[in-house]
Amino acid sequence: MKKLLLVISGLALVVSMTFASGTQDQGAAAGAKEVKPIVLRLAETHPADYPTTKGDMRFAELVKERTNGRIIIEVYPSSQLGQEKAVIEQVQFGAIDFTRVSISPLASFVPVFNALQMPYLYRSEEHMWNVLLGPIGKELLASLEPSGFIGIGWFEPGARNFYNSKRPVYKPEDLAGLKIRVQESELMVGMVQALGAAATPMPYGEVYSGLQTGVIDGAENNWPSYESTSHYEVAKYYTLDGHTRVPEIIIASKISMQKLSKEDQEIIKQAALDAIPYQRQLWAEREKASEAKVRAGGSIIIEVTDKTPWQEKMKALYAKQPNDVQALIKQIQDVK
Ligand code: BDP
Repeated sequence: MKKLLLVISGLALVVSMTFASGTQDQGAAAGAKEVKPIVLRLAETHPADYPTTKGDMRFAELVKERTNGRIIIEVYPSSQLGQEKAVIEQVQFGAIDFTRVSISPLASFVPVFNALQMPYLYRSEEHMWNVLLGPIGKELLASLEPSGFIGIGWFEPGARNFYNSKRPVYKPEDLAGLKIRVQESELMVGMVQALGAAATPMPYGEVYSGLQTGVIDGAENNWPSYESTSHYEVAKYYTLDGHTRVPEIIIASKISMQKLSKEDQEIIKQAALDAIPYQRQLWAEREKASEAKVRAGGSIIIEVTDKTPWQEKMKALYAKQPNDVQALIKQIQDVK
């Protein structure tokens, strides 16, 4: 009996010690999480007050809120972490955790993305969003994984237009001989060449000085970028040809995401989706404000009433695309 009592009290001691140490561990772990959140970095090329950057920040806020501060995404605006192509490479090998980029430079890593940025592809902004938020957009996000990226979500890119410092451009022939900066994308080089101009691929951050020094005569971008970079001050002829809508994407590094639990990965993906309406709203407002500022700044705005001659010049570019891109283009065109 005495022996049994001893055994029981011994067991009780072991049990209570185990519990005590269990509680202590949990306490320590919870405490440690509070002081040491997981901090991840997101690279953004635009300045902090730009609608897209504000969209990134909303995404980061939602992640923080929904993980009770366990995951903090720090947004680095104004290309602090580098220009887009270099940043994408760093995301691929896990040195940067997230980035929001234009799919133009991303397509050199995952060529099928070219289908999303073909000139005169979308009938409207709505058509593009139906593609991005529908099955095609979802599949494309998922298709990034073998290349080392996790596709997280899309942002509004606006329509891109040509601008230059030399002369008003009414029709493709007026571009002849102009040196036009394009994003670091083979497709965009092909597009500008098909229009009869000379294409110069160059990082975004170098375009202003390129225009100023005459290394290039022009470039192409949406209203907010044309305005926020002050390009309108050095290249005042802006032609509303609306040749492309190049979706903006948030991607994560597969290496960084794999360190997180499945639940946290889902929170992150959902947060990006939930930030889209906010970014789109800010975008619509900024488009108007930028247009007003550029017009007031003295830019010459050229309306293009008939886009047919522009579209005609793109036929060869469509025909040149590999089969998988052509098949995807067809699917995109069929989306209502
Ligand atoms: C802007 C995109 C940005 C690109 C830039 C460019 O938002 O991601 O880097 O165009 O032309 O519209 O490089």
